[in-house]
Amino acid sequence: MKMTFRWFGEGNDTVPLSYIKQIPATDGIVWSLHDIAAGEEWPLDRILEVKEQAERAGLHIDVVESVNVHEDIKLGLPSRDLYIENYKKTIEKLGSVGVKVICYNFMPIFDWLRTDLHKPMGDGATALFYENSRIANADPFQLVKEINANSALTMPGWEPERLQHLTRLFEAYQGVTEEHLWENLRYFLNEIIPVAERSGIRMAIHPDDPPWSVFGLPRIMTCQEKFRKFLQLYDSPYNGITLCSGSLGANPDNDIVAMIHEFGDRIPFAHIRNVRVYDNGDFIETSHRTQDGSVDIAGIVRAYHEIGFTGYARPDHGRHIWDEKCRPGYGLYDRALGIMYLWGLWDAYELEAEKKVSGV
Ligand code: DNO
Repeated sequence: MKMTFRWFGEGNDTVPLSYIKQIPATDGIVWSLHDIAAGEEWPLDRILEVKEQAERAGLHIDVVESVNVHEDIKLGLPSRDLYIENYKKTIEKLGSVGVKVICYNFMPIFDWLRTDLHKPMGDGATALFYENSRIANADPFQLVKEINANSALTMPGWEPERLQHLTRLFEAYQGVTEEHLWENLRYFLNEIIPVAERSGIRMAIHPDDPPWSVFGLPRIMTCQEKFRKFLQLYDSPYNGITLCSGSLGANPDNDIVAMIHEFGDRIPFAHIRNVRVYDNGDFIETSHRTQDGSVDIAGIVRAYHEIGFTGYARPDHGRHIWDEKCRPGYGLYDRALGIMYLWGLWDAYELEAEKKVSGV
């Protein structure tokens, strides 16, 4: 397991690279060019700039999260070919500087969704929270405005520029079904995976978060069966999954340990975090510790250890603790604690396995 830490870029993140370097056994950043709109080709000089900053701090840039997919690709419009060409050129450039994994998603319009970015947890900490009834009755435009208004830093994927065409996008998705989305995803994969193969980059689709339809929009990356179908769409080690335990874990029916065992070598990138799911389906993001939430983090790390996971991992969202001012979910403290919990589990399984081998 190769541990990484998400970083939003110079001037765009509250955590300096030098602090990331001080987290034990954490060697790389997970990064993106967040100001480049979906569909545009990434400029090489901007890519090299991040590489230089990271390497100066002693960190690698092997994992990019995300190169966002233009809505016209998800919608299957004729204009998609231009955006796919740009996507391919970006893959090639990232390959040329040594990037190994690109995480992306195929969620219509929205990326991840929460209804409260600072839900008090009762002990002074706050965390990201999702309330079903608020989504069920909400006007999406109003909701996004309200949520962003309470935070100086928006959630990734919720940038105001990206959302200004919300009404037009909702109209465009009228009549688009899950089947259409699968077809458009297949078309996209057929185009980009050969380029990824040549560039030495493993593409890793992220689950839909939450893993169900929101605002009546179709969502397809939601459960084990759908991921199986996804991997069959294009059978190549370069067509893989970002297995996000927190996204999938919001639906208690998802057995993440079983997914790790089934999809093993098609998981180049793991997001590991916990959520507590309430009886009414609402959920809150807790510390990474198994006992604090509903997701079996210890079992998940054990499963990665059992399959001899050599891919990249990162802690995912953390709570906001010790009065830290940070991007929602992306502070230093709780994610660093998360890393130490994940390494604690991993090292314990490692010792256990060594003892078995030596018969002690
Ligand atoms: C949220 C993230 C997502 C993820 C994208 C991948 O914190 O996990 O925004 O980066 O869905 O494309």
